[in-house]
Amino acid sequence: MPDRFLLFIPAYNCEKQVPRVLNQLLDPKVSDFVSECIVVNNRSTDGTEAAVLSWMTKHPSKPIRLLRNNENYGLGGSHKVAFQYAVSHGFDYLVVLHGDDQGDARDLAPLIASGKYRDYDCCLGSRFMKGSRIQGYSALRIAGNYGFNWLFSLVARHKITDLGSGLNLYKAEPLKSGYYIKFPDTQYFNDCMILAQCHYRQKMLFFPISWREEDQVSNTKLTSFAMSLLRMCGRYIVSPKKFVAREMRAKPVEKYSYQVVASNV
Ligand SMILES: Nc1nc2c(ncn2[C@@H]2O[C@H](COP(=O)(O)OP(=O)(O)OP(=O)(O)O)[C@@H](O)[C@H]2O)c(=O)[nH]1
Ligand SMILES: [Mg+2]
Repeated sequence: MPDRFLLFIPAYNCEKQVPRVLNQLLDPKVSDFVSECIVVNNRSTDGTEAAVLSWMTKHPSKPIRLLRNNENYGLGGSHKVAFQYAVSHGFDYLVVLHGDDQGDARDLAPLIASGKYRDYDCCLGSRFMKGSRIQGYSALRIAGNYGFNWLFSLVARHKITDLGSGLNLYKAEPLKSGYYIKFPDTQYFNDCMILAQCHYRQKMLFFPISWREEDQVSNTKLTSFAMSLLRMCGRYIVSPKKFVAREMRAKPVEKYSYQVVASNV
C-alpha cells in the first residue's frame, strides 16, 4: 500500500497568504502525494478561517479539513494537535507547511518521488545549505541563523543546517510515543524537537528549500530568540536526558483539543 501523507498547515492571522498556500494543492507535484490536508487555525483574529472556507468551496474535490484549536496553543501546540491527528488517523507521514506562504511544498517532490524519504525519521527543509534559496532576510538574520546552526551542531553532535524552517516531513511512527508533549508551545518547539531527535538518534535529513519573506510579518524577536536558544543549548549540554524529559511549557495543557469547522474529506 502506498504511504499516506497528511499535509498540516498551521495558520494564525494569515488571511492573505493562506489561500496562496492552498493553491499549491492545485499542482499535481503536491496533490499527487497528499492524501489529506488539515489547516489548523490557531484562533486567528482576522479572516483566516473565512479565507480557508472560501477556498474549500471553490475546490470541493480537494481533501481538506479545517480545524480550530479550542484555545490558542501557539505554533508548537498546533504541531501537537497535528502530530496527534496524524497518529490517530493512521497516516504514515506528516508534512508541515507554514500557512503564511513562505515555503513551497514542491521542494519535497523529488525526495518523495525517489522514495528516499523512507530512509529517515524526518526530512527537514533547510534555508541555509547548498541549493537553498532565500529572499527577503536581512544579513544579520542570515548570519544569526548560520551561527546558531553551528552552535547547535556542536552541542548535538550532528550537522544541523536549519533549526526550524516551515517545511518539514515527519514519519508518524516515532511520534507515537508523544515524546514532544512537554516541549514549548511557542515558536521554540522546532528547536527542541531537533535536539530531542538528535538525542534519540533519529535519522534526520536536511534538504534545500526556497524561502521568501514578502508580505509576511515576522514575529521572531531576534534578541530574545537568541537568548532562549543559548539557554536551551546550555540545558542540553548539562544533561540531554533531563532536557528531553523537562516540562518546558509556560502553561501545561492537559489536552490539545480542537473542533472540525469544515471538511471536504
Ligand atoms: N506567530 C504565530 N504563528 C502561528 C501561531 N499559530 C500558528 N502559527 C503559524 O505558524 C507559522 C509560523 O509563524 P511565524 O509568525 O511566521 O513565525 P516563524 O516562522 O517562527 O518566523 P519567521 O521566520 O519570521 O516566519 C505561520 O504559518 C503562522 O500562521 C501563533 O500562535 N503565533
Ligand atoms: Mg513566517
